Amino acid sequence: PKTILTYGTFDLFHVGHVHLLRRLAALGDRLIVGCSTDEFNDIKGKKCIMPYADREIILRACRYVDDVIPEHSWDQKADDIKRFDADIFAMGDDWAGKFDELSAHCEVIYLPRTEGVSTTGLRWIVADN
Ligand code: C2G
Repeated sequence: PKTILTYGTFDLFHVGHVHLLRRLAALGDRLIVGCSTDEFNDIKGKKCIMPYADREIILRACRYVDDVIPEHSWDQKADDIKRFDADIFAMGDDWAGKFDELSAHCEVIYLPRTEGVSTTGLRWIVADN
């Protein structure tokens, strides 16, 4: 099956995530999501509200997602592409250009982010109310 691979934290799952995953799923037959572990988020310097176990459950509940794997490090992508025989590696375009070296293994695509929504923005809104 034509396989798409993407990675992210997906904290406070929101419509920007859904819009990205929906577009990614439309590119092939199988969408696999690498979900950042809590430990990797520490390495990314990313504070997270929801623990990995919850973020994984929410991702698996998304109709566009076929499988979820843990993302432990920056360096597992090439191995994952081989492991799952991924045809496309894709991210939102805030990452544009950052993973171009993976084009040695598969097609690399960056899709436009959804404007007006972000986990950080949601955290500010919640904090104010
Ligand atoms: N995204 C989007 N639109 C938004 C917010 C996020 O399209 N309004 C996309 C991002 O571009 C990313 C994905 O949703 O492709 C997940 O976003 P994050 O959870 O913020 O992922 P990030 O922390 O950037 O982790 O190794 C890659 C990293 O794990 C990416």
